[in-house]
Amino acid sequence: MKRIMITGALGQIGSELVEKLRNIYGQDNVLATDIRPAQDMQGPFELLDVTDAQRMHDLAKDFGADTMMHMAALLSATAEEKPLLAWNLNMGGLVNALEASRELEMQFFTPSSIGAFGPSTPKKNTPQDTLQRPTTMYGVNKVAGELLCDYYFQKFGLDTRGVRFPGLISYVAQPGGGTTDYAVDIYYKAIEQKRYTSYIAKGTYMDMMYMPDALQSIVDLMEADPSKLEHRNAFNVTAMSFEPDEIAASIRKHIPDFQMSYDVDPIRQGIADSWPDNIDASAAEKEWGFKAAYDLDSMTADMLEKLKKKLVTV
Ligand code: AKB
Repeated sequence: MKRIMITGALGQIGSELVEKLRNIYGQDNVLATDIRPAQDMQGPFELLDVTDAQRMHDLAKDFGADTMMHMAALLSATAEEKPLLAWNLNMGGLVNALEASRELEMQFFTPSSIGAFGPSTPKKNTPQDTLQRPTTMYGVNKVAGELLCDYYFQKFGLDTRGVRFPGLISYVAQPGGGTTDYAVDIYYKAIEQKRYTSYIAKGTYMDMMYMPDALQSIVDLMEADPSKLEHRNAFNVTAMSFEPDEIAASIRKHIPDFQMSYDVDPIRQGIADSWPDNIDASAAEKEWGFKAAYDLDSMTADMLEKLKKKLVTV
């Protein structure tokens, strides 16, 4: 049975990943850690600032972890506002997590992102192996992170694995400080106000994925036969690509009078414009059987149903 330590456990991915892994591997085999205190978490939880290398090592050692899932990071828009903080947190946290994993011989996962691509990357059907010259601090962190994880595998034989996530959409925890967050906010506003003002311009395509598919992809990649993995640390994964008018049209199938308007934020639009329209996930499909279950319409139906229940009960 795995013994897993997760950083950033109260974040958008972490909060659902903890629950999923506890369902699979047992509540007491998953140690959740975060810089913020947990309000009502069942199961092991510890406070951790990921820039504190010694505490990260000690927590993993005391827990007897054999797997590290390093999720703590600033997202793209916040990283653009606070580039030095992003460098220190995203790169400092990653190297601490890799070092703890090397010293304690843990299997290792961390997510990269479509943010690892830049304006000179082919925009359509973006290949697995291609030009990566991002123009954002977040992108610089993600490319450096992918390379660092490759380095730890090649140099130390550490079992590092990772995916390039697109925008992730979920009704559980809201993201914060991302460029793709509009595709989560829009569902909340559709239910609460039947209208949404998008900070991303009409016609801007970005890859997206529903959270259940993202969580399953992490589990599948970590369970995959290592001899089949050629691209360990940065598999392109995606479920759909859409632009704001298309998600609005999908919502209108359930809320016919939903209205969409635009007030474009130049910072987040600039980031979105530097990212691919849609990426090619065929390496992940071939090497470890990646497959997403949800498309835009099935995700919209599920999001609206679950969010309506959630918003009534809060
Ligand atoms: C962001 O928008 O920053 C993230 C991402 C695509 O990595 N959701």
